[in-house]
Amino acid sequence: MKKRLAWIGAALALFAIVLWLFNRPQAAYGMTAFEGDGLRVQIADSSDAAKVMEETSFTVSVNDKAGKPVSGAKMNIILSMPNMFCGEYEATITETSPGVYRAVGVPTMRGKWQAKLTLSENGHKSVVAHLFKVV
Ligand SMILES: [Cu+2]
Repeated sequence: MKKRLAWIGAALALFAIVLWLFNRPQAAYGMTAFEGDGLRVQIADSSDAAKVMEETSFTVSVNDKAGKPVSGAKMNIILSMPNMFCGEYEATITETSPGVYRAVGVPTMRGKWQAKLTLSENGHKSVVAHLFKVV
């Protein structure tokens, strides 16, 4: 009897873990979050993997500490490969809705890349490096 209860307990625990795994909030693709300098910033991939020599895009959201969207944020995004010297490519950024920006760039090689976001808001510079994969 005791053994059976233990099995039921284990099954319930497993069930709870599976439920948690499927229901926890998660970004669809890679996402990097930053909080500091009075800002909350997120950079997320728009697809699961970028393709070499094709446009790839990222969604950047910028909010203040209170969660209010920061419109017209001064920023740039440079795409490059960490530890390589194969070039730096500036992404084109457009604000698609208040505080939400779309950045588009073209990675030139396969491998591990970073999108380095530099925000110039509130009189200081915040830098957020978001890693992504190019296939
Ligand atoms: Cu490279």
